[in-house]
Amino acid sequence: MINLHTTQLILRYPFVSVPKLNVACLRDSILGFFRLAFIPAGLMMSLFCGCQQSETPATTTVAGESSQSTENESNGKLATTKKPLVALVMKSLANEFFVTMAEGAKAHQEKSADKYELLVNGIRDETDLSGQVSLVEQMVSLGADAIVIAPADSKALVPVLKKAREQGIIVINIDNKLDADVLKSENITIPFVGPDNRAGARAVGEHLASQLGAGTEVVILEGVTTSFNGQQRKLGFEDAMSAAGMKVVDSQSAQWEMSVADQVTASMLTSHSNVGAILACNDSMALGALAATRAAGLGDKVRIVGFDNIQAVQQAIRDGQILATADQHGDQLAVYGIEYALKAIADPSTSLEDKQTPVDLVTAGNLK
Ligand code: ALL
Repeated sequence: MINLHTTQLILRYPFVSVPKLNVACLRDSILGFFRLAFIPAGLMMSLFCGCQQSETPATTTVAGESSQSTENESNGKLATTKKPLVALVMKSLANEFFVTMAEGAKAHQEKSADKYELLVNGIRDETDLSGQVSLVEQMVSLGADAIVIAPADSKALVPVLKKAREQGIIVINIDNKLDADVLKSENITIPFVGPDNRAGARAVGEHLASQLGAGTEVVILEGVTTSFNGQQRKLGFEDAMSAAGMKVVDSQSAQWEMSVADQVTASMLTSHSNVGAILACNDSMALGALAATRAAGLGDKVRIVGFDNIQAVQQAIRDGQILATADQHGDQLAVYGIEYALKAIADPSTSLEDKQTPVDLVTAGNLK
């Protein structure tokens, strides 16, 4: 498990500004720069996952980038073939969901170390949009062959991704779908790999409703409101609540963040004294809601559900403090995107359809 300290290092180094060089040279320089100047061996693995020493003779490895030098028979010169570089650009690495995603991606790369290099990036917090835009720009400058991205905002990332595409870089959208209208107006298509968030949230909401009396007052904690997956989860919760005859008395954004959810929940509980349940669009916010209900002495009275299946919530479900969550298999989400990217690198004429990934209800009854 990557601890928070390591996560911050992952965050910090990609922001180092680098001198302008030609792309191939830039990529070599930056990889060497990270290795030589800053990254202790153990941490380098967090940044560059392709840095195992290859068994192949005449293979040089430079901080996650290995190039195979082969004798060119016709002129005796050395020719270099490089493995494709895939950049995974995620959201907040302070969120366990993305740490799990990074670990799944790293494990995949380690098994396919002869096929590609992986660079793992994330942003400071859930709302650091400009940080994510500049990460994409840096991945382009580094000469990434493909960018696999979980966008922090469904609209704001489209222009920079379009620029990446114009440079011939393959872009795969995972987790949070880019806005279809903005893509259309920019005249690009980007394949999406991720779950049906509305269906996942509906399943969680239905399980919650089965434990509540008819007409119970409930509130929703929304994610960043410009995120398509957050919007879909809200709709899924509303579907389940209205079908079961519950009353949604409030719905506010807590920006995907635990501490914000704590504050927002505290204020909602003050305004709505009869709230019987809180539906949080992710697990970080479910934990914030749990802190607030406990602080208000309502720990036993208010039911809470979330979305993500992070470890802290699994424990809270076992302990009976949180009722349910949805597992969207974060460890595999980036892997699906990377596999799509490798397919497109191997054959750029491949047309990639959107791919729906699994999402499952998690309760005390089925928690392993
Ligand atoms: C979404 C993910 C997770 C996560 C959230 C916070 O895109 O699907 O639910 O908790 O981002 O960034």
